[in-house]
Amino acid sequence: MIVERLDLFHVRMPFRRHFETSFGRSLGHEAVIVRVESEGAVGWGEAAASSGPFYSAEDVFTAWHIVCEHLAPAIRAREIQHPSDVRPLFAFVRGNPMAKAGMEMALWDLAAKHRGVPLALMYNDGFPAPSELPAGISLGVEDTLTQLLDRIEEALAAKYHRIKMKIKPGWDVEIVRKVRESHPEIPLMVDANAAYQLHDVERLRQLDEFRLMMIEQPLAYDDLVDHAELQKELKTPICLDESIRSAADVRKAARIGACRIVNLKQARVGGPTEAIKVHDACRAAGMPVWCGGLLETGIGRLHNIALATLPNFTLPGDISASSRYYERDLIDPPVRLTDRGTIAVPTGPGIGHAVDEDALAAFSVRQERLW
Ligand code: OSB
Ligand code: MG
Repeated sequence: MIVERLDLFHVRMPFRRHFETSFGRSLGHEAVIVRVESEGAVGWGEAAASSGPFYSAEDVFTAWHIVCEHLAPAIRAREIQHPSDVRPLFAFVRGNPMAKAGMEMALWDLAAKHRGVPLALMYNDGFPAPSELPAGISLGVEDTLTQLLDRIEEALAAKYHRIKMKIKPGWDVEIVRKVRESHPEIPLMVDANAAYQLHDVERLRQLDEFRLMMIEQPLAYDDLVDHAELQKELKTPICLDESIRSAADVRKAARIGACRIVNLKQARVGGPTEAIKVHDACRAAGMPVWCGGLLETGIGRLHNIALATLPNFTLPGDISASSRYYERDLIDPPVRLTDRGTIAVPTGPGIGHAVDEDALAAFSVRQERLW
């Protein structure tokens, strides 16, 4: 296929309710939506960068720039046999995984639509994918314990399979203790988004008594060595998010024991091709993975759902319903939670849901046709 037309949309999507992590409170999500067209089919991708470089060094403006100036020209007028072929074409650009992921996702969607198959089938190389996935929910830091307990009640009523709560210094051991007292048996984990340092080991060790499934990314975003030191001191498994940017990172993390579990986000590792490699590297290292999220619109969300059908995704992911964050999503129908707390894997071609182009226009603050 040759991409005959390429459009970008900078979307600004308001949340139903604020979402707070150790790096701050956000009121909405910003992303670059990529639309590619070829031979009568349209593919969609999402560069899930946010308004600023908080979770990673990219933001929605750098992603826009990198796509326009570097990635799009690298595929213009080029025959692409398989979407994974573009990963090497993008290799001359260092870093910038979210920009790369947005482009690559759109091409995977397009290729799946050309073949008339769901994305999940392409990711699984033709092997049957599960028909539904257990959903987990990520709950932000709140102003009060009562608010967090209310959010947990809502999530449990909706049948989410596990609760992840954000922690940071000042919102950690005491809060987790109270949550555990209220809910002794729920599958529970915490995510620190790199808010601690190795010298906080005593505090982090106190979390061991709460039977957490894991502690996600306690230490610096660019560190593996201190995580390995910390893991030796903790009973609770460490799960890495920010620190795992590639399959090579998985190999290094496994070698030194920096984590026992990996949160896999295709946006963070540069798109589906590298994500599949990360998945395979984790399996080879005996580490389970689960599908993380970056507050994606329905477009990125559907890509994540398709990826999460791979066999080493053995733990519930942050693959919540559209309504977890959005009143109105960019896809029609939205992603819904079943009454079993699962999410159905789409069976239609590509991402499997239509993009609501009225909603896309309504949430776009900038739009450009590159060719
Ligand atoms: O660390 O997993 C994270 C959201 C934004 C940035 C980083 C993270 C998160 C989440 C929510 O935890 C994931 C989601 O529900 O999409
Ligand atoms: Mg995380």
